[in-house]
Amino acid sequence: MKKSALQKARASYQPKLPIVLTGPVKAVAGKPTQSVANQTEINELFPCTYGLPEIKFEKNTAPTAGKPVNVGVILSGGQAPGGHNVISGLFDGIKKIHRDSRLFGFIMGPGGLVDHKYIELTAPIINEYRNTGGFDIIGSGRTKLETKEQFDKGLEIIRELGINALVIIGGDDSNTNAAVLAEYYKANNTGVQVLGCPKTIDGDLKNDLIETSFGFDTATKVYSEMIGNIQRDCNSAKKYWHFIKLMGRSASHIALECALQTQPNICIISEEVEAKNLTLQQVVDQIAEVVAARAAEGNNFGTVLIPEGLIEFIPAVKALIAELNDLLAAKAEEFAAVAADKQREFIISNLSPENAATYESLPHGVARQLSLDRDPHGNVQVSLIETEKLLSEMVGKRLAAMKAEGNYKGKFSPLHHFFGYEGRCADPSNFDADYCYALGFNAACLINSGVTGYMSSVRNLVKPAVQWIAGGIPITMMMNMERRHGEMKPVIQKALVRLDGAPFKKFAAQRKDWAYNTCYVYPGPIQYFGPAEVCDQPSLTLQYEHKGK
Ligand code: FBP
Repeated sequence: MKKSALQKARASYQPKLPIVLTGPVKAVAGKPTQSVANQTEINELFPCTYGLPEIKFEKNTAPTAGKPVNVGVILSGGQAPGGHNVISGLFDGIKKIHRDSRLFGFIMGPGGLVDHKYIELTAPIINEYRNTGGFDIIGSGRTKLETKEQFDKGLEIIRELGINALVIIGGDDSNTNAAVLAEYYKANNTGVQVLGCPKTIDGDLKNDLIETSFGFDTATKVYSEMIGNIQRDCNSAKKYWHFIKLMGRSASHIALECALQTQPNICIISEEVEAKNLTLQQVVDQIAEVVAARAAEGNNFGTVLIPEGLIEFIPAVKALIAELNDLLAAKAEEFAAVAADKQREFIISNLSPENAATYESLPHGVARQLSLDRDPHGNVQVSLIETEKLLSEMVGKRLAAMKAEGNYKGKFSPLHHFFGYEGRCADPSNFDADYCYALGFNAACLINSGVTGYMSSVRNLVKPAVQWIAGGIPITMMMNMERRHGEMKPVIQKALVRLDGAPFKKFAAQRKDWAYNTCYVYPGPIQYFGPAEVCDQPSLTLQYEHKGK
């Protein structure tokens, strides 16, 4: 495989490990835990893995002789920078337990376990992928593991390969899978451990003990570089309004982090839109007001950041989606049999009058997207909805009305962007390279300590890597009950942007200035070599969250 000069130089980067993981460790158990909500239901559903204690690794003075372990690893869901380093950390960790340990990678996500598709990950393979972006070492997929048949099929290959532990690297839905699988294998006394690692660029898998999911840092740095470049361009030509949609599913963490890094004129935060019970038109009016005020100063240019999940947070649309989810689950067969040109009518006639009215008020393309297939976990595929175009079109109409009333004099030329896939496979920043390697290495320590149903946890992340704290948290601790495909299911609770959190407050305190004045910041590209203040800084979200504690 031909390599770029940067790839060659980056291959020799040695990720930093928390000091505690550099020698023998002992697992110190804390207090028993409970789920974030619905304790009774979650306890009943996870009788073998509920209430386990949090674990912290401490230095062990007496080195223990380890036995070889065979481990299976799965990359699950959307790509996130650093996945290859989780795998290399895991590889090095199990080799440290015993040099005869073996690592098997299941191909193309959880489906590889069920279909028995795997490769053995040997040192030469691992070495090719150290510090690189992407999930291409084994591929990823979104198959949901939920049936007994899938678990049993998985167990067949686990037995055949003599696998002791499975590590699932994924987001909230994939780690929910990991918890369900851990429970099943424990309840059936299989002796197979199942562990999770917190992955997702969306940044919505976090709590006090999982401070951030990996990939968020790199992806937001890539998007911020591009936003900065756009801002410099628009400040040079002064003739375009850029509507930039950012990936991140429901949560607005990515948009917020990029706003903190680049200081755009406008950044919409979905969680605030919901809290203030805003309609789409009110959001549009607010943007139009800023466009008009800037135009009055002769500034017919600007940037608007839009989280991709915005539409789901408009309260009326949220109610519509909830009813659509139930309707499409209950009448799946009937709906599938309806001809494409009659589906709109079918939906409208089956919805409550209020939701039918919301459905009809949306542009046809957006309404159609809301009624299309959910992903395997029941999520609306928000990345496919062109919210940036919808908003700029509505802002254009509003400005035309304001012009007619004599309240706007200016020129409005919008351009559209969607940043998502551009950042998911970037070479991990130093932060993600170190964090991921530590997460993988730490997962090996969890395997060695015999636990199951845990997520690898590395924290104290604003401090230098040597001071990071390593351990594990029971996945059931992060769960609550939510409605999916029309049924109540145990799932990991999504961490949305907190309006009382330090990152949002920091943004809210400055956004007026950013709107009317031009305060752009140009972060530039990720740097892998150079001074620590340029290369090793964690995300501003993480930094402000820590300061806010
Ligand atoms: P995960 O939750 O699996 O980490 O996915 C992240 C994400 O990039 C979302 O931001 C986005 O909405 C979605 O994946 C896109 O899905 P796909 O990769 O299937 O197009």
